[in-house]
Amino acid sequence: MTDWALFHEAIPDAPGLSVDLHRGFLSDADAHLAGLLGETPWVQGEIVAAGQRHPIPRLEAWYGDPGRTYTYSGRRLDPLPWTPRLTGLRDRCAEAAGDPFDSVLVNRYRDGRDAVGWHADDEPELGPEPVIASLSLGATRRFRLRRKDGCHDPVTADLEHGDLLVMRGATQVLWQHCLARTARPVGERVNLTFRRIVDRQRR
Ligand SMILES: O=C(O)CCC(=O)C(=O)O
Repeated sequence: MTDWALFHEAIPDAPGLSVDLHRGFLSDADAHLAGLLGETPWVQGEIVAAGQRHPIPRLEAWYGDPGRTYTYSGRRLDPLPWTPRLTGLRDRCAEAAGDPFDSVLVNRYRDGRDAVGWHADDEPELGPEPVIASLSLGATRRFRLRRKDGCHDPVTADLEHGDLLVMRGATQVLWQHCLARTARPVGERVNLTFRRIVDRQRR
């Protein structure tokens, strides 16, 4: 048994929800957090709503194999080339998830006001039932999942420094997730969601 399996924590059984949480997956999380904060060329994107431009409440960077362009909320992200650190983290997450990844969205939440609203990672280029591996570093933040049709109670997990959460199966089809804002004073958090672009014609 590998170390990460020892810390596996079950997420409650719910229809169409397939999520594994590996607590304390990353033993060298402190070094990776410091490295990512310093090395990443962070940008704050914007969305346009009702004709107005709004900065999104977090910083981000998109890395991937050549050509792995990702489009979401009307924004097009061209990939930065993999760094040695991200390649190493990608391979460890792929081994735990049992699936390969070719791209990663890196999010930086500067404090409790930074967040991600309700959404599903269901863009066509990710394919019908994508496997998403989400690695958390830094401050503990609350991750929520809710059924799109409201037929089940929401599910929450407090994601801690070094945790790996893997979503698979119909999770993106039937559920949405978010990273909630908090009024509590919290430090910085970095999250990496490893993905695989399976349909490059749909970009
Ligand atoms: O920061 C997190 O835990 C969630 C990030 C997320 O939902 C996303 O990148 O799609």
